[in-house]
Amino acid sequence: MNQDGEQILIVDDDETTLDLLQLHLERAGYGVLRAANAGRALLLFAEHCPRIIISDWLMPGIDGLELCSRIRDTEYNRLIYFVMLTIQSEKDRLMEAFDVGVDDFLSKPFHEGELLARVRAGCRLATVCDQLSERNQTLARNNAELSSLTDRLRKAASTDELTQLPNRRQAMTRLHEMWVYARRTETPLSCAMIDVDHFKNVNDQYGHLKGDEVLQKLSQVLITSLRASDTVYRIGGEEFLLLFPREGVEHALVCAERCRGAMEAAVFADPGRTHAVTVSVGVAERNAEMSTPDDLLNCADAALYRAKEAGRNTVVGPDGSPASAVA
Ligand code: GH3
Ligand code: MG
Ligand code: MG
Repeated sequence: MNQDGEQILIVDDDETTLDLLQLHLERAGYGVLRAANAGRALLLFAEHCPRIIISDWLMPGIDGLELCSRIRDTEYNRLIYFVMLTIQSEKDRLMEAFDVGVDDFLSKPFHEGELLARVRAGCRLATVCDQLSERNQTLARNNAELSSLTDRLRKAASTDELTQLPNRRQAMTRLHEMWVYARRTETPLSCAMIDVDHFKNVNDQYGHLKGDEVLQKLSQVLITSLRASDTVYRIGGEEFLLLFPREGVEHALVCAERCRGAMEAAVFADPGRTHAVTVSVGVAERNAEMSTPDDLLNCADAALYRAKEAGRNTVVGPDGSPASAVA
């Protein structure tokens, strides 16, 4: 075989032509797959996938043109260089042969030098095509990696690392979208601002790591206390925001109270003792006097402030009065 290990499929119903082709090709160092008809050639092609095929045109059964078109139907992502052996009378049908995918022609009787020159040209082209296809595959792989990295970065940019909840940036984006939707469709929009009570004490008493655990637990409690259409975000150290699209203050108050109660009931165990952590919640609903999403947040913030003033562990609505009893 030649230095590239190139195998050449030769197809002819004439034994003498096959012998001659084989002799010249093997002498030049190529490997030879030999077929006395197109059916056998298709089998050898499927088994060995040669890149160069030299075929007679006129053969009993499947002729060279049909063989070429069947091979063109099976090949994928790989160039096959198809050389057709022709006699003078076939010359005026060359266009037809090009149309089915023949790459080159060799007149019978052929000259050894011309045969090898055609084969070398085919090998060169096939090698360049293989390199291009390899490069394309590498590019496709790199693109896939890049897009998965972009996805991960995008997710990281909108996710809070400690709790895996969407972060403040995401909250503001979603709130803005919901605000625009509510204004356009004249549907309600409400929110709840949650702040952990005396969280500094939790850190001081139990350590920062325990404090982190409390924030993670609180996130889980909030997720399980909400409906699928309500969303929760960590917008600050121990501050969370709930958004209730298409819902008014009544729904928001019920949800906020459910979250507050669930948090109060959650028990945090330390060696030898247990402790509870509570939250205060301020609830607000979009109204005609508000002109931006910030107005809604400020209203919820003011209600939260009152909840703290009212003794904490409580929910306060936009009218400023506690909606749940102080523990
Ligand atoms: P209040 O009831 O008035 O809200 O009191 P507070 O102690 O919760 O409020 P303050 O704002 O004084 O303290 C908040 C604390 O939250 C201080 C800060 O160290 C802590 N904190 C903020 N982010 C994190 C965090 O990611 N992990 C932990 N463990 N603590 C945090
Ligand atoms: Mg706070
Ligand atoms: Mg706090």
